[in-house]
Formats: sequence, structure tokens, C-alpha cells
Amino acid sequence: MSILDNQRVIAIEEHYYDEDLTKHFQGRDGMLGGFVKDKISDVGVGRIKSMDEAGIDVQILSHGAPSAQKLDADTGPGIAAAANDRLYEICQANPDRLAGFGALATADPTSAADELERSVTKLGFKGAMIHGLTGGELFIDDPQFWPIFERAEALDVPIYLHPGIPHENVIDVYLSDYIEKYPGFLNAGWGFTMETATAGIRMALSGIFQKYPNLKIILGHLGEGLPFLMWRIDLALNRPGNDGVEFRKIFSNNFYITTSGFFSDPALMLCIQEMGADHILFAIDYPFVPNEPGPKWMERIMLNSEDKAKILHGNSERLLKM
Ligand code: GRE
Ligand code: ZN
Repeated sequence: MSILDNQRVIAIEEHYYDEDLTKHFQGRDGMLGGFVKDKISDVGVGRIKSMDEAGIDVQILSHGAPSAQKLDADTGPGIAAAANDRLYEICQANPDRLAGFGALATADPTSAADELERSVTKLGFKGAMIHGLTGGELFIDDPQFWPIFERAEALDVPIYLHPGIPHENVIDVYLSDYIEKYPGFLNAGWGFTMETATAGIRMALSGIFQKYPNLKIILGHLGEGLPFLMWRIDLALNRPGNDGVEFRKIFSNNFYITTSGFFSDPALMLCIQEMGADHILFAIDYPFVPNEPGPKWMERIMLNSEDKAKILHGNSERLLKM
């Protein structure tokens, strides 16, 4: 099936929309997926056909941003659980081709931890994806969310930190005057990156990896720039007057990154040089990014075949037990 010498190709940040969940997106969030509406809603024939044409064997499906992070603590858990049940059915229709990351209504952290467990043990999901600020306000390193990470460590599944749009105050000051002309400046063109890179650094600062040393966090988009910045972040956070944090060590041990929406040779090479090939996983970010160029890029990139195999399937087979 694959164009890469019949190697299995697993893509792990591939989105769909649940009609009931997207009803709850408002304002800027409501406009996020408009330009891919048809493709993102197709979880059947059209999607599998596109995978076949591109040489992608398996997609790990996750909801598009902002998923369940904007839901409230009262209604959110039920809405997320129902969406996860429907995702289970979607995967069951093509069990060899589709698997899932659960959606968690993080506004209720304890029930989100329970839903993570149900998603993994009852629905067979590979972990969960969290999209940005809970309620548009709170970063996920806040101690109230730690029960989710405690459960993830106990279940030995990763949590994928996917971008969401930044806090409204940040948008006002940093982005707003350009986003009418350049909506991408709010999302993948910068807003997403700055929000999710910040979330990643904050996780390291929070001390959560001391408490849960086997916690595994996935960042898309080649680590949201953090591999490039790792040296400098490490320097600054360990200058006199800082508490000191082994940022490089934490990022290299506890974080995994994916190629979602970022098919750049030099950027990937930098990631391999900074953190090795064992924590880099293939992803497209379909349908925000088309399927076809991804496997073609992996096919032609100047990289030894062992590392290619790790990125295309070996690392996800190990991390996601598939
Ligand atoms: C993405 O996953 O890359 C994405 C979204 C929503 C809007 C834009 C975008 O999930 O790039
Ligand atoms: Zn994405």
C-alpha cells in the first residue's frame, strides 16, 4: 500500500470534526475549520481513498481545535464522552486503517482522567489530545489538571498537546490588527505556535515530570519550535536567580514530536540532531495539510532507512502500542 518499500506509514495528528462537538465552538473558534469543512467531516470512503492514494496505512484520528477544551465543567464531560463513543464507531468501521485519540473535557479534571481511562481501556484509544487553554484561560500545567497526567502515566499512554488559539488578551496585543487580512497569523502562522510552545515550556517548569517521570507528552509541528530553541531555553532557565530546570533532559526524555504540517528537510534534521530519531513520529495534520506531500517527502528526504522506519511507524508502534 505504501510508496515507501511497503513500509507501514502511520500518521498520528489527523483530524475530524464531530458535528455535536463543533456546535459548541463560538466566535473565532467557530471559524477555524471552515476552509477544510468537507474533508474534515468525511471519516469514511473519501478519507480512506485519500490515504490509499498517498500511501498512508493508518491515521490516528483526533478532533480538530479547539475540541473539548472550551466546554464547561457541567455539560463538557457528557459531550466529550458521546463524541468519543462516536469516534469509536468511526474507527470500528475501518479498524485496520483508523485509530483514535480521545477528547477530554478538561474543565472537570477528575472526570477527564476517568474519561481518559475509559477511552483507553474500553474504546481502545491510544491516548488523548488536549487543544490549548481550558475555557480559553488556563494552561494545562495548572496543578488542578494533574490528575489527567497521573492517569496517563498509570495507563502508559501519551497526551498530545495540540494548539488552540491564544488567550484573548494575547490576541488583542500581539495579533489582532493583522488577523483579518491574515487569519493564519492567529493559528498555524504564529498564534498556535506561541501558545503551544508556551504550554510545553510551562509543563517542564511545573515540576510535573518529577512527580510523574514516565509521563509522555506529544507536540506536533516538529515540537512547536522548541527543538530549535532548546539550547537557549536551557541556558536562560539555569542562569543565577533561576530555580534551574533540566529543560533539555526533560524535553528529550518526556516529549515526543511529530512532523504534522511541517515537511521541511532542515527543520527535521535539526530536530534529529537535537533530540535523536526515537522521539519523532510521522504525522500530516490532515486535512489542514494535504496527505500526498507527506509520504513523498519522507521518501526523498536524505535520511538513513533505519531512522525513516522509526519515524514512519516504529516509534508510533512502540509509543502507541500498535
Ligand atoms: C490544525 O490542526 O492544524 C488546525 C486546526 C484548526 C484550524 C487550523 C489548523 O485544528 O491549522
Ligand atoms: Zn492539528
